Amino acid sequence: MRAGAVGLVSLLALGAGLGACAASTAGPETTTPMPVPLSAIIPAPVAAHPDPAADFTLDRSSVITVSGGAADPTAQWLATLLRRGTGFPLPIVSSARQGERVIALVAGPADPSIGDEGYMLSVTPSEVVIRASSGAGLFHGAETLRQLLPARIEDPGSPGPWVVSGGQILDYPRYPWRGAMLDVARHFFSVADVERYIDEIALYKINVLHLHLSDDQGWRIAISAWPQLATIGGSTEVGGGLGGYYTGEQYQEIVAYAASRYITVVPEIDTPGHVNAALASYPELNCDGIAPAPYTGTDVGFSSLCVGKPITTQFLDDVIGELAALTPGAYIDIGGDEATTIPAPDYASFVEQVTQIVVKQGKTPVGWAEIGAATLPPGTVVEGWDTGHDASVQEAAAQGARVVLAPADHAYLDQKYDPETALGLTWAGPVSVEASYAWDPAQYGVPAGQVEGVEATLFSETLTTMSDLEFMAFPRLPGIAEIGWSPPSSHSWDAYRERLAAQAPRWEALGIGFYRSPEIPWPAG
Ligand code: NGO
Repeated sequence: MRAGAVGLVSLLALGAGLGACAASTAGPETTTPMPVPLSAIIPAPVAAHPDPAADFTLDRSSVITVSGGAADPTAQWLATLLRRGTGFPLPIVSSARQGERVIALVAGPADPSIGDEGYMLSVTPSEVVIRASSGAGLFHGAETLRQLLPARIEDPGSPGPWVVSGGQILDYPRYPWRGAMLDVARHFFSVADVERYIDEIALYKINVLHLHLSDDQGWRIAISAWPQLATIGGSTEVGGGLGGYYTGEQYQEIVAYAASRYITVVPEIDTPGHVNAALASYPELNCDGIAPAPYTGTDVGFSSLCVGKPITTQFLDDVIGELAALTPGAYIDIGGDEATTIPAPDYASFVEQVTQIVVKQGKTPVGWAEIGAATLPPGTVVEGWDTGHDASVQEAAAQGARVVLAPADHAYLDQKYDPETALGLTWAGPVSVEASYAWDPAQYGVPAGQVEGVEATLFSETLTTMSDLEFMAFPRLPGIAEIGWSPPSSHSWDAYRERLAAQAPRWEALGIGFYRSPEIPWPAG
């Protein structure tokens, strides 16, 4: 789906009056907080038409109605969230009784401009209606409703009132791929951590979780035909910690959890470089038949599979075959970055071989920009990560590849915010909050029809805990999500930083330890 302009764009009032979210409306003694303006959400909606006379108040007798089977999962998810926050029963019913205030989730025909991920939200005193043609659209609409409710909705049993601003939103994404990449190889993160991250990225309508499952320092997914990949390759991590790996069942649990938030998992097995953990697990994968020691440092670009050795093909067939069988999503990522130890012709023939294995398994290949040097199967998705106009991206685009942009000087969340940041790398940074927001995927020399989307990339050389991940992702990730979703016409740093500041109470309620960057006018708290 490609976003087209709609007349409602002119109704946007982005950023208006956000600083005055709490105002006295009921005389000198009592202060009633004003509801969150429709245009205050992140990502900015395509069009918001406020109607101050039409605010809705959720109360103890409110109900949630569903219409169309695709609405059920989101109704369950929303009911759980709202019941926890309000303490109200909020039953899910097929129709409301006279006088009941309603949140209605309607799956069915909607304005064609919203495509398969968009939604329409209408707020009147008697009902909030979220309408979409798909489950994904309804879920995004429900995440919007969540942001329109006070942040204390995230705290169990909070006091009301629960007022939602009146009016209409019509909303759909600019790009179909709005990704977050998580490196579980340099440091291992538990299933619970990954699921928490899934919930955090879903808040901002991210729809792809790219899991970097293998690297020099760790192999993180059990493969039945090659068990030592997990037991040896997964046994350590950067700094020499214990590492870890996901069983097939655990990986499937992550995939299912992501799917329940309409997020597709794209698993990456990095090849032909970044493979020391695999080489350490099986001597026969090495050209000289000798396994190297496990690696716990942070250098890149020193390892390679033995291109052309028959067992390398067997290995790729088995690993990609099993991963494809465990993965319902359309994509398998074969990495392809920084393979600096093998000659260019070997690299190209390897990429051609491994992408064909992916195709044979019925999946679409994904890889880092460097794979543009090889002949790629139709439909391949290439991820640009260099800081400027990357020749490999241009080569890939010239072949017709679809391109996801993650320019490291903007979209690499593993870079320090500023030279003083305790965590993070420096090679492409620092990446300030403003830098993470100050870019446009249309400006990277890729034909407009081939830009598939954006990705916020979180490599974990310096990140060992969930708090570390959150500190680096927040507040930068929402900006990249907005670049992937919102129309370029809504792009404004001055308005965005106000909207971003207004997210802080929600992160606090959710226990997200974000970086209080001095660039953002955070509310006093
Ligand atoms: C590069 C490199 C990774 C590093 C990362 C650190 C890509 C695609 N390959 O990005 O191995 O972890 O930088 O920022």
